[in-house]
Amino acid sequence: MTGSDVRTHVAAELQRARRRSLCLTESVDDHDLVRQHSPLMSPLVWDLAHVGNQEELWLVRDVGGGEPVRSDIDHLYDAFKHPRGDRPSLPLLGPNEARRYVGTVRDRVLRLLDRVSLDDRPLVRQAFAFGMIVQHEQQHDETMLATHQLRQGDPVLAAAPPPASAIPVNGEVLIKGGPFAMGTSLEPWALDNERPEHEVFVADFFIDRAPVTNRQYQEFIDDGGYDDSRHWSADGWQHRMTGGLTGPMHWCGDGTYVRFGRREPILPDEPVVHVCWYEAQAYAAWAGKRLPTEAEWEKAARHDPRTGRSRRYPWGDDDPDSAHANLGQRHLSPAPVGAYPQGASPYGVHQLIGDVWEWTSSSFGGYPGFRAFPYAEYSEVFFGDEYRVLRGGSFGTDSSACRGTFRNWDYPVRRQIFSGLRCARDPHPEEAR
Ligand code: AVJ
Ligand code: FE
Repeated sequence: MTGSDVRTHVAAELQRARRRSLCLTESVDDHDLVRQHSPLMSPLVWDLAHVGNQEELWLVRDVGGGEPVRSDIDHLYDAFKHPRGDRPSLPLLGPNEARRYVGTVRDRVLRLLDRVSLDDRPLVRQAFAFGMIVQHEQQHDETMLATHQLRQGDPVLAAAPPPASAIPVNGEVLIKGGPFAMGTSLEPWALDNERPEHEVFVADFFIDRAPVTNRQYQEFIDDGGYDDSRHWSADGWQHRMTGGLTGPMHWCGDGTYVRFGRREPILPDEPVVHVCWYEAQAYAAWAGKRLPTEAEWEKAARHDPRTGRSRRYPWGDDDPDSAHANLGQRHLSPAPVGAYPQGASPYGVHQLIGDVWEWTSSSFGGYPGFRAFPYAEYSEVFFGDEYRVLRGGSFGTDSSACRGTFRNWDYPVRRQIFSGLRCARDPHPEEAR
């Protein structure tokens, strides 16, 4: 893209993110904006002002070298200073103050975008820092959507239902062993944890062509899966007992679930959503399978065995559109399996992108050659054993914050996010060659 195309693209993406943030915060009254809907989540008004504060820090001050808009509030919106549960008791900006603040910051950023030199410095090359801010806002929009799902009261969000299933998708495919290119060094807005591209050898494995559905997950429940410790890890079983888990979050136990304030019959062909890593692992064990490693997931999603190269997305290098994947909160649920035949990978694996985040067996860590950029606080401080990686994005993930290389992470107990799973397995001896 030329300099002016990049600027036009950035401005449009910033505006798209802001429209979504405002929609998520204008659909509820002030009381609902400032209250805490779950100790796991911030008040919505915190997310809104935090998005503006991050934009002020990274763009107005760091990239633009400008004077602070409001340096007095930095500490309130520093995610490392106050855990989510404590945020409602902080002297936060009120709803109108927060809206005014994010608007003021945005005006400064748009003026900066017009005049800043997008030269070869890493922070501004291909407008990286602006892209990071677009993704940051969209990530918080997905978090705000998860807060909406936890909110009590009448529904306030609406969207068209997702497309119906177009073709049957079932069974699994064999992914032949061999090297593939994991991660990226080219994708301009890829975050530090997706870099650099590096070769990984992945042995033969099978992966399911579709995410695990509600029907399949119900069979696990009906078979006593939640009462049989043999399927669970030791930590997982302990969590299942202390947490009193009996099924996915938001399931009512009578064949219905609650979706953004509406009680609806569970649709059997939809990917299961709102399961934690421990539940995902137990389901896979019950099915005689396992979770894929991150490398297996990415090979199934990106590797083209005919050309030997890795694609940006399962369907190719084109940006996602509504025929490829269920992204961007266009719908308020995952789509049934088979709804996106045009989104399949070269191996014939479907719905890897969109619908539900897919838990992998992998902990979060840096790739060989990892360099924290621009801040260790974005991902490096989360590296280690406590977090598991999720891949592929959900119906609530914007396309700007989702790629074949994109890595999300969370604690193995978390399930208020839009998390599901897909199973993999090793070949049986008679299937090996
Ligand atoms: C990548 C989704 C785990 O929300 O904690 C937002 C993204 N980082 N603000 C998160 C993020 C800083 C992050 N996740
Ligand atoms: Fe943030």
